[in-house]
Amino acid sequence: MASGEIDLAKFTVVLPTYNEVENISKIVEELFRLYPGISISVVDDGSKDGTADAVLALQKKHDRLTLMQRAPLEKGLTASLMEGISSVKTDYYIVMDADFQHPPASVVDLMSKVSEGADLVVGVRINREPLTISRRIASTGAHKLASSYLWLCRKQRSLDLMSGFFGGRTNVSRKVILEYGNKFEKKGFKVLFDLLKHAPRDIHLAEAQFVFGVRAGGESKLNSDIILSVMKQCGLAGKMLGTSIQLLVISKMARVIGLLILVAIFAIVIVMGTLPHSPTP
Ligand SMILES: Nc1nc2c(ncn2[C@@H]2O[C@H](COP(=O)(O)OP(=O)(O)OP(=O)(O)O)[C@@H](O)[C@H]2O)c(=O)[nH]1
Ligand SMILES: [Mg+2]
Repeated sequence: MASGEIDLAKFTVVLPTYNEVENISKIVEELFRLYPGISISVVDDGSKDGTADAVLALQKKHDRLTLMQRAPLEKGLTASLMEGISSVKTDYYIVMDADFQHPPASVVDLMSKVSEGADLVVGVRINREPLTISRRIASTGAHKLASSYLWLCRKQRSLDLMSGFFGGRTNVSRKVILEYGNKFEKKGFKVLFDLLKHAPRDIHLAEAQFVFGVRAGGESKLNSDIILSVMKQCGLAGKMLGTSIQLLVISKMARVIGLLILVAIFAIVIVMGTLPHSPTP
């Protein structure tokens, strides 16, 4: 389906942002140029680099551009997208990163699937080169974990459960968020996994392949905690395991405590080593 056959006015592109001043104006202009008639909703999490100001300036030119400025204490990608998708006013929505890793020219492929009747469409990456080796391994591991969990729950799966490029019928996703939003991992990065976990089994799921790009400007906000974050999304057992591992391995506090214990053991060993030996009888 070409973009000319799609009712663009029925779509809102949701762009989550945190410190994306280098990219936001370019991506907004590019999306409006490629898809005249769409709406764009930027969900900003208190960026400190002037992202929100850039959007406010763009609003003077584009009346279909909205900005949601979130409370700093509720920062989180999943929380932002839950809020962003829930407040979409059009029939359909597309979520994509603001850093050009999801090519604006590929948005039409997702729009086509939704226009053809899909409830949810996932953009599937056909290449992984832009990711570092460690991110690639973490992403594959997290995908396999999420896929196994969905299989156990007998829910529908996609080939790229870690994708941040997806879309669908607004009322279908909104209903899932309203009913099950309290169970979402709000500080997590993978809202698509949460949506699939709680969506009805018979949801019409579609996929569209795309070429994953390199970040155009600015810095990545994500880290390699992704597997632990996804683990915490896998039911109560996964949450407990993920949180325990995070406390033990990742938490700065646990590392500091671990280091102090090591220093104490080392000091005891040294002190014992310098103690005078009792004379042998
Ligand atoms: N609202 C909001 N947006 C966020 C948050 N963290 C990241 N983002 C945005 O979400 C999108 C994806 O984040 P990235 O940092 O690009 O994550 P990534 O694509 O996995 O990492 P890279 O491959 O290194 O770019 C970008 O548009 C970010 O600006 C957040 O906490 N809140
Ligand atoms: Mg990115």
